Amino acid sequence: MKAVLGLGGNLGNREENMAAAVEGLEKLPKTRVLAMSNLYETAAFDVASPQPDYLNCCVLVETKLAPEELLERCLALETKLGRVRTEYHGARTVDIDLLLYEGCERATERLTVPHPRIRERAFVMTPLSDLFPGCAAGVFGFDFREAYQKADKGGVRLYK
Ligand code: PH2
Ligand code: MG
Ligand code: MG
Repeated sequence: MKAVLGLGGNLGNREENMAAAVEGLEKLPKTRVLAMSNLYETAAFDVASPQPDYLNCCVLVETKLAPEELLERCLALETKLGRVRTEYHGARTVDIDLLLYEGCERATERLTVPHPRIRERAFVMTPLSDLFPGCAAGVFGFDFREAYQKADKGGVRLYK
């Protein structure tokens, strides 16, 4: 199945951390990376107190891991890359969110797919639109065109 992950981080060497996260995804069992968006430098959004700017990107993978298993692996990778969870939406080295998973729509305590806040977040929709230029994410049945058109993209700059 195909899945899309959203990566972000604003502590340490952000570029190295993003690269290490993609490398870690490539090494997951039964998983390969198909495509990666551009990197964007983005103002911290929806945080309680000031934070450094983030780097954000999206990664398309092909995987035989089930959604929950993929999520668990991503959380383990975050920890391996130095993420320490303190407050809600606190600064972090790397955050890896499961945004979309082919054929999967669910809301459980553990996992909500599609990710419930994609359409509120220009820092997600901008890299997502690199992977899906028409803002309709084909096999995922996820259309974010209207949300993306309306979104304030002021805090999102192409980094690389
Ligand atoms: N992640 C959050 C909260 N706010 N802001 C930006 N710019 N980028 C993020 O990845 C991000 C955020 C919660 O995970
Ligand atoms: Mg997360
Ligand atoms: Mg997140």
